[in-house]
Amino acid sequence: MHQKLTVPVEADPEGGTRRGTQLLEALSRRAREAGVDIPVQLNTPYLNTIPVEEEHPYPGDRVLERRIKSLIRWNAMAMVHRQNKKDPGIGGHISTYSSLATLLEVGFNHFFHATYGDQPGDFVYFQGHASPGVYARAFLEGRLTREQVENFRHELRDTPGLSSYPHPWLMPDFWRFPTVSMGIGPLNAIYQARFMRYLENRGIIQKTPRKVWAFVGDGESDEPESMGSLTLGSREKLDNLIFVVNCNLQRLDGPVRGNGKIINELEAAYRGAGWNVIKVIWGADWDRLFALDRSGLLLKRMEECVDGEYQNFKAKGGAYIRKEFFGKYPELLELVADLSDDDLYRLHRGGHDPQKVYNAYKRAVEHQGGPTVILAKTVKGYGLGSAQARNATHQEKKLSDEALAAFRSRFEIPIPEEAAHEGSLYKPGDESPEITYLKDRRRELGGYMPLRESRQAGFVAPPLEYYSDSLASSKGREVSTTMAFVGILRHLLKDPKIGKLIVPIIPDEGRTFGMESIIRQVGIYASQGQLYRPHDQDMVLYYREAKDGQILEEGITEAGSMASFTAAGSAYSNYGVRMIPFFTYYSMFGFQRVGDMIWAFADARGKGFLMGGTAGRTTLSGEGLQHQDGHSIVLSSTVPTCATYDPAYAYELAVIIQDGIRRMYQEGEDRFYYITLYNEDYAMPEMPEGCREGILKGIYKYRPAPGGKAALQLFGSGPILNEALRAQTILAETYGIQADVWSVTSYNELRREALAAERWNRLHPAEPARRPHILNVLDGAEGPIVAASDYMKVVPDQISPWLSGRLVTLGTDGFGRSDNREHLRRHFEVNAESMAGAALSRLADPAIA
Ligand SMILES: Cc1ncc(C[n+]2csc(CCOP(=O)(O)OP(=O)(O)O)c2C)c(N)n1
Ligand SMILES: [Mg+2]
Repeated sequence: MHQKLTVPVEADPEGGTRRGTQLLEALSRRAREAGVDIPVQLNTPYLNTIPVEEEHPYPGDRVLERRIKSLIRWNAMAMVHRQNKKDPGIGGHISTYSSLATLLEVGFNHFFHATYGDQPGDFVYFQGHASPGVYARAFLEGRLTREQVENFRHELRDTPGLSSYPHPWLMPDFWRFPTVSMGIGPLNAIYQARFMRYLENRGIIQKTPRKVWAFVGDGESDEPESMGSLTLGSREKLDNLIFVVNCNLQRLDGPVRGNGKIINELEAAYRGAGWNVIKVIWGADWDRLFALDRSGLLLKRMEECVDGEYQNFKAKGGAYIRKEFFGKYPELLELVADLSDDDLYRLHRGGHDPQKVYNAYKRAVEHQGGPTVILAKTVKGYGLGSAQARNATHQEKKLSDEALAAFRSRFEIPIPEEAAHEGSLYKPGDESPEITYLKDRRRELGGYMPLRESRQAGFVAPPLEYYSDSLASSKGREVSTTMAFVGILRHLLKDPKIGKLIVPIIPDEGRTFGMESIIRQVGIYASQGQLYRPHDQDMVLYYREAKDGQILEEGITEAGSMASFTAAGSAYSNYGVRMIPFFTYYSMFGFQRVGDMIWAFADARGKGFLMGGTAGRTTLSGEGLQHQDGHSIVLSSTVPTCATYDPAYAYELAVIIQDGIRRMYQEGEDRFYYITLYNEDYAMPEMPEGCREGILKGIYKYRPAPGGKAALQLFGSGPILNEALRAQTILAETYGIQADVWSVTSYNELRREALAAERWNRLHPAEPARRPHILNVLDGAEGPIVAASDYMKVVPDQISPWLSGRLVTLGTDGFGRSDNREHLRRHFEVNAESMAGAALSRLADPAIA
């Protein structure tokens, strides 16, 4: 193998660097081809990615910006300190913001645009527990009053306070994105950036230079959600996405990678995932040392040290740094001989140097073709004196009088010492240079942020008649509610007005749910279009990907799909377009798999439809323990804004979806829906007269007793309604017992309504009592009630407090089994025979009768 190594020679305006790179690349490629095992190297030297000679000068007033930042630091610390003095245990964090201040302030002063024309500007996902710093800035901006700030974490007082963390539910005009559950912010940010492109590529919003910024903790990076979708960013070439990882080397208990270097670990992971990585490790004061160090020993020493030691250096002071860091090599000691211990202690880390941070941001904003991550090295508890860089720093809530005094003088806060001890807030006058500068900068960037808008006017939901196909009988044709849903979705997608707003989301289950026809109809969104000819192109329902495709086929990721659902479900606020997402998934892998993300979705005032497919522990046959869901309805009941429905028939589904679109998008209600979909085929009846309200409230009489007055009531939900109907026949024909059959579409809604009525009565003893809907509905309906569903017994049990002991509940408690429906229903005792048996046993019980 003695071929000549030829490398094409190009005109090289950048001098030798590029030529050198080409040669090295060609060499290593040839060596690999020849079978040489060259190790893959994803790490670059432990230095700033941007060399000093490539830096641009800082565009702002460094002195004034430092003053402003100091004031924000003080107020952020003071609001936590004073609150914990006043109300011990109320909590809050001071060390996170202190490490983040420069990273945020450079953004606020120079990068975070508030608007782009009539579109909102950049989206910023803030590290949740750094919220005091964001509040402190808004206080200086005059957007939050002193009273509000003084009520940090006191939300239930006469003067409303500030929520602990970013919660749009609690501060709907302020926070856009819930982030404090670690990992959810970064994951949602990636999909937000992708959804922005989706809206642009589909022509729903205009293209803007807007960015999605996500501030992420280094400890937070351990969450699988933080790292799990990185490749989506590069695959989709999301150059509208910028992560800033605040590498303060610590998390809650101690160092993130005491025995290693988190920056190196993250650099390799992000580079491997195809991101543009910019490391901001060292501040400008190190540059002089690097320039003097001709031997490369300084870098060598830096690379030797692990994070546990770096933490030590910032905790133990200059003398320690001299001895332990520089002292290892005499040449390095020599290098810093003219620096005092204080000078050594003050040598900055990159994330605290505005010049370095500015340059990293500038490069990130200008980078094209993919996402950028900035790995910024900072100090946890920066400036908190003895609390700086300690393992216990995260827990710091209060400072001693001395520490407060030291903080005050270090950051030059012009307040008397007593006021400092109190942790008094400080804001200079509106005409002061600081406030003027700060406001000018924000004006330049389009206004204040964070800021959340709720733009909702002028939407008309299609009326019920619009869904007439689903309201009619299927004329004996056996279909499932899943197929009925696909019919509704197809119909909605065709609508000239709202069709384009529908966002079907599926985690690689489109075929499970019979959605092939929709794939053909509206296409799968693919930012690159379709670069191949699908093998099934000759068929009617071929696999179609398109740049303006409408379906988000996310692959096997419920978490990613939920992040898309979140971006789409909050688009009404974030982009001013009322996107209507339908996320259809295996019901088992929803609330219990991504429940925390659903919780955050609710916090974000998300709207849309979660469609729990293959629902029911006995209806999904064969799949067994890990697939058969008999409890998602219990979990969904825990989310305050989630309306849950368990419909049996196509018309019920249509009524619920019609009203859902109306309430969420026309009336602007902040709620969303969880609807079960089953895969059992049966004939769909025509919608009976007058049941619309009942369907929505949760119950209506479906089939009265065939032979006169009923002595018994049978409740059924989903496909188990058919078992109730069969039980009605068994009881009448075999035992001569008459029973009414009710379709219960939502025990969760019935319970909520009953609880609300009961509470109202408690608070209004002098007024005529309200009667829970379930009691009104059951007026005149006598005898025991046997309720069965494909879900746990606790689902119907929710309404037992109002049923005076009449309720007998059957349900699918326990682990699923692999068998067919008939055997499963017998096993779980939710078949017609079990319902009839339960009725007989109850009617025969002398103690109750
Ligand atoms: C899912 C989740 N688990 C645990 C916590 C509790 N928690 C709050 S802050 C924190 C440590 C964060 O460390 P890091 O991400 O490094 O942020 P830093 O404060 O160091 O900037 C933890 C574990 C949480 N908020 N969310
Ligand atoms: Mg950390």
